[in-house]
Amino acid sequence: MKVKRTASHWGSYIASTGLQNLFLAPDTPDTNPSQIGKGWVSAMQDTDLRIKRPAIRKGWLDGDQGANRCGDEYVETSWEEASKLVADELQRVKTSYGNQAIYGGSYGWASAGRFHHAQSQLKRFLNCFGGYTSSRNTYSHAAAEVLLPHIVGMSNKLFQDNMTSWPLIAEHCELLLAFGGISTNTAQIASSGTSIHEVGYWLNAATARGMEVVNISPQKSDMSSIKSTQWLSIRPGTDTALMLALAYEILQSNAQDESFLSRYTSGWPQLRAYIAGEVDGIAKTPEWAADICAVSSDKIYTLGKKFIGKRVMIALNWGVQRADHGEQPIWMGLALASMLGQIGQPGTGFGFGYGSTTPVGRPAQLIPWPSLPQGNNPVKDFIPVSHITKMLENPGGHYKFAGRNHIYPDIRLVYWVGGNPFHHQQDLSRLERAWTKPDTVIVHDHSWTATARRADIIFPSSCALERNDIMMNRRDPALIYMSKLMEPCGEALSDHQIFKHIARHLGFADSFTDNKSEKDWLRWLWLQSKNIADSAGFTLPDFDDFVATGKFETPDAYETRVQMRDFINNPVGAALNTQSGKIMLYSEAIAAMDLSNCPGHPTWLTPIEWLGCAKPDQLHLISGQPHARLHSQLDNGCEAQSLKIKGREPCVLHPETASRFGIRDGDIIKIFNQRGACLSGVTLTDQIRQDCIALTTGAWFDPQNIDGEQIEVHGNPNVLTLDKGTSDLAQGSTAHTTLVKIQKWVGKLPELTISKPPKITPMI
Ligand SMILES: Nc1nc2c(c(=O)[nH]1)N[C@H]1C(S)=C(S)[C@@H](COP(=O)(O)OP(=O)(O)OC[C@H]3O[C@@H](n4cnc5c(=O)[nH]c(N)nc54)[C@H](O)[C@@H]3O)O[C@H]1N2
Ligand SMILES: Nc1nc2c(c(=O)[nH]1)N[C@H]1C(S)=C(S)[C@@H](COP(=O)(O)OP(=O)(O)OC[C@H]3O[C@@H](n4cnc5c(=O)[nH]c(N)nc54)[C@H](O)[C@@H]3O)O[C@H]1N2
Ligand SMILES: [Mo]
Repeated sequence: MKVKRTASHWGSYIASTGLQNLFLAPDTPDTNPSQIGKGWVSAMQDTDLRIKRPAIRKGWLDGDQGANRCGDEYVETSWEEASKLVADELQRVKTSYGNQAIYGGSYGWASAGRFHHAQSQLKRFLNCFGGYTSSRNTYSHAAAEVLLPHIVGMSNKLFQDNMTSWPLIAEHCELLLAFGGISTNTAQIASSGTSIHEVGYWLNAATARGMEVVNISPQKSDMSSIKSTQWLSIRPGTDTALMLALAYEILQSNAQDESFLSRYTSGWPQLRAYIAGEVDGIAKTPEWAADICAVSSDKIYTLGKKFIGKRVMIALNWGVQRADHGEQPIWMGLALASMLGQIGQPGTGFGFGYGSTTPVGRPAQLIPWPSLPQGNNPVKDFIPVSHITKMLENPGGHYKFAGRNHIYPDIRLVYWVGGNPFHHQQDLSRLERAWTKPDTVIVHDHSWTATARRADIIFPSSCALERNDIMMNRRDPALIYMSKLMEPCGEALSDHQIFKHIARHLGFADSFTDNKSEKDWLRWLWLQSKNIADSAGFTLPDFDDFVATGKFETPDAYETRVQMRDFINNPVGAALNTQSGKIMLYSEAIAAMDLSNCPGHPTWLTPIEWLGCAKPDQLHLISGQPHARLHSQLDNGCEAQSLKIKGREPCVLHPETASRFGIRDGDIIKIFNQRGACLSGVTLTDQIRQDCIALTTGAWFDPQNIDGEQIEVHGNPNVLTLDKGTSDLAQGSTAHTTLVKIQKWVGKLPELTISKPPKITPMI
């Protein structure tokens, strides 16, 4: 029998079909498959919540100009009518305002296949149409994306690609300092798909050999895959202060590697003066940091002593920088590793993102597999991705980004494909208000997500299980043919087919499709891959053979890397692409920007919201990644649903905190602040600080008016989070910088509306 496979951001699977049901078994050799995959099929077969036909928002048809865009009814229509409507509307906006009035930034993860990559399809389509306002960087690690080129002369992508490989850590590292932990929860994921999950294995191999691990985090559970971890419980948002105090201790013991610092870094004198207190009169002592971090100075002294004579890796997860002044802990972590002088050696130095996704530090050859050509965008306007609300609120408004002044364009039409801004954006009530501003919002999705319900024209896209595609991830040792395993739900079409319909009305279907069918495109991608494989020294099978087996494993894929090794071996010949050619502990370019929220060297800057200024009844909200979902994807699937408490997203509280507020395990609570309120079910654990609460992201947004109060009733933390950039340098999102209050919910539990589709008038 022919084996059929498929793949996703959370893993690769072998499909079998029983009498009625599709069953996905994790593909070998994935010995640690993801929990997320267990909810995939049920979510995609949730026919209540799948979108079956194109539909138009009633208020839009009535000409409400967006006023009732959030929570309206829909009227189903035919593909012909809906695609013509969209074509006409695109043309109207282009003719009246120009292409920059179309926002196609459309951030989101969608599905893992290379051809049906929603963002690439949208961008190719809009480029054929003359362009669009785009978005820059990510929610994941925007602070790093702007900072790293200044201080190590590499893009974040290159830095991630070159991260020192796990086997070298397992073999050589003696002390791993993990800021934010290294979590096998987040390591379930790889953008563009993965055939294996390996982070837990490598951590265990390293500790079995004797590597000591200190998890510096508000949650002990951030490092739960290894038993021997020491937990240094730190106040969120204060890592930079702790790092400065550790640097102070190294200086006091004169243990800094001066020859490394002078040979490989620039700006050490300025940073040293700041640490010693010569700049602001405050020496960054353990006593100074103790008050800020809520960690005793004794513990900081003990931690500082551990460094001496050891081979150390200083690692940060991505979450640590998704916070106000998120640039600083990255920069100071790099500075600390520079003081220890072990950058460029196997298994030590500075790491960023281990565990945040599974392939960071993977010992595999990198192969630049092809992607769908997107064409060129003649429109130069863009926004830093998390500025969507600010852009809609403030057309013509000024802001700073990456050292330049920018102006928000005036957006008349928003086109979103493969993302869920009403999951990912901070301060969702504020986004709801701004969302009413554009003339028209067009969305493709397979399910009635919160964003789908806030579209004027919604197109049903097929999902990955309903299409043929190829998973090719440059950091994965396998290529997977993703076979179509189900018939599309209702009249759903692939994003490519949807765009083809619209392009036909606009007269550029041939250039959009390049006169290729979907099958032709898959063959074309395979042909490009064959050439790439040839240059890498191996041969790919013919396309039909690949389709038949469903999998190709790259031969001799094993390869290890050491971050910045070439530069360390040859600091002149392989100088870094920075101003000084070295690691920059002080950046003249950043200093010249004169930003109070990102000075010229790593600096402790008080966050806008933090426990240091909290009232006694306030807690710090950590809204990290969910265990049983990818963001909001599969929230309606059986696995994510099985974790809900009375249908609400669970939050995590310390038992002492719960008893202080008269709350018990399993209770429903209201979490609230000045921006909003949501309901959540309580789980108790001593693995979290007493002054924190954790509520993962991604419960489908369900705001309701309950007795005159606007409350999100499902447990979406983004009604509470703050919409503010990390700084005027990177403008990254600051989801982890949020204070909240809690109280037991004693009222009647409101029914969820998000678990049912919106009101739809069927097509007659
Ligand atoms: N509070 C808080 N907020 C956060 C974060 C946090 O840590 N805390 N993390 C942030 C981060 S790092 C990220 S990356 C973002 C993620 O934010 P998103 O990437 O926007 O989240 P997803 O839920 O993955 O959204 C993908 C959408 O694509 C749809 N989709 C899937 N396949 C297809 C397809 O083939 N075609 C089409 N048209 N649609 C498809 C899914 O149904 C879903 O609605 O969230 C950010 N938001
Ligand atoms: N299961 C699952 N895995 C995922 C995803 C998913 O949706 N589900 N999404 C993927 C994506 S798009 C991304 S970008 C990555 C994100 O990966 P990360 O950014 O690493 O994940 P987070 O969950 O945001 O943060 C991890 C932990 O950091 C800790 N933390 C928060 N603030 C601070 C702080 O100020 N200091 C310290 N020391 N620790 C802090 C929290 O306790 C939190 O649990 O995850 C990926 N992996
Ligand atoms: Mo992300």
